Amino acid sequence: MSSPTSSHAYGIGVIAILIGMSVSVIFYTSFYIPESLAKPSVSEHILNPEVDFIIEIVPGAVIDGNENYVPNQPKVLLGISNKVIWQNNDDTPHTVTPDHRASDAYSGDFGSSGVIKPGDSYEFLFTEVQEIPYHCEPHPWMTGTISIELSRF
Ligand SMILES: [Cu+2]
Repeated sequence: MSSPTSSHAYGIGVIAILIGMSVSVIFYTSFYIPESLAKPSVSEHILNPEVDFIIEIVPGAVIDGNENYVPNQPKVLLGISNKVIWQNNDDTPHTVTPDHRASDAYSGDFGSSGVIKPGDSYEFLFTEVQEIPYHCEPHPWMTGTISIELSRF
């Protein structure tokens, strides 16, 4: 027996289920998917590469025409040398600032926040293939490029 009241209740039940499903879909696409994309799973050997790759900011780097970031245009390999450390051995503070905004899906935005004081260093773990031209903010004639590449084995 179906009274008007029970079919009304049935209608509300169907609407509630539809709303529930829509909310689930919206939640999945708006929160769950971006969250899983935001935290890429990075293999263990990329998180713990074999060696630290050192780029020296050499003494006298501040002077235009001198060498500054050495090596200046290195290629580093994922899983081998993708952890890069800029070591400031000059007696002037410098920065490592990307020419254009650059970020790594795992490590976030690239670039020293503020200056690297003499004797200090800036390190960054790269987990993706990319090429980043960069410079020193106070001394824009100081430039370098870092390339991150796949290792061949
Ligand atoms: Cu500088």
